[in-house]
Amino acid sequence: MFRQTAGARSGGPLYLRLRRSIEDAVRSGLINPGDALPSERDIAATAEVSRVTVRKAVQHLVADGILIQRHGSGTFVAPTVQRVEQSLSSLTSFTEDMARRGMTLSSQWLDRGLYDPSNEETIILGLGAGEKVARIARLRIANGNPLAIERASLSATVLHDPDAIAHSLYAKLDQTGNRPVRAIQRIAAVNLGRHDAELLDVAPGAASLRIERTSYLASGRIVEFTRSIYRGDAYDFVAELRLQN
Ligand code: 16G
Repeated sequence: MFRQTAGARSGGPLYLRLRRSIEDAVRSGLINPGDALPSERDIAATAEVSRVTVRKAVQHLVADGILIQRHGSGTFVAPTVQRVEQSLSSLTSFTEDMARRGMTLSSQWLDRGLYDPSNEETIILGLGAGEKVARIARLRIANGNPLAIERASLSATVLHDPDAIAHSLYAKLDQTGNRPVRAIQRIAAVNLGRHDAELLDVAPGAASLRIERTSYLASGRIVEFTRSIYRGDAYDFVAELRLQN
């Protein structure tokens, strides 16, 4: 499969030529997104290069996000995801956003429970002495693709029982009359660390957006502080701007 093509054969270091051959195989559909790459030994044999050369070519392709490595299971062609256009003008939940697009939603729980708050949580949520914090952390998945990691903190007086959330945090807050009516969002570009990259099924160091949402009740009380990591290759955030008089 990775026998050097005429173009790829045309020069440069061996690992770069092999890299081009692998890229050609992905582009021409010889191997598809999500497919496992043949073993290092097999590629070395077919391409007639050393395993060191294969390793170097693969490392470059992983760094560029064309291949991904999963601990214990090997190297795969990076899956492609359908980009999602997300409005920045309305206060919606992940569940509502995905349902509106007809996408199938699921979540993988990473953590949920009541904890002693960190200093940051005490300050942001304005917690009183001895007040606990409810933390919920989830990998949000749409149409089978992991899109975002959300780590939310709420006062335990607002969310007493994080285990009672079925699917949607906002649906739960709605039921108890604590649905936020306003939020401030801060968006920053970050490169993914190894752990988050693995959860989102992308290469470590891949581009992503960190979004911090602080949500308010009508009374002005802060109800939620959520730090989310969105895949950079899956999201377009869109806002409508108007001329100010
Ligand atoms: C959105 C919010 C997040 C909120 C979640 C609730 C952003 C950046 N974040 O993902 O703050 O906690 O929705 O979703 O938009 P849920 O009701 O589906 O649990």
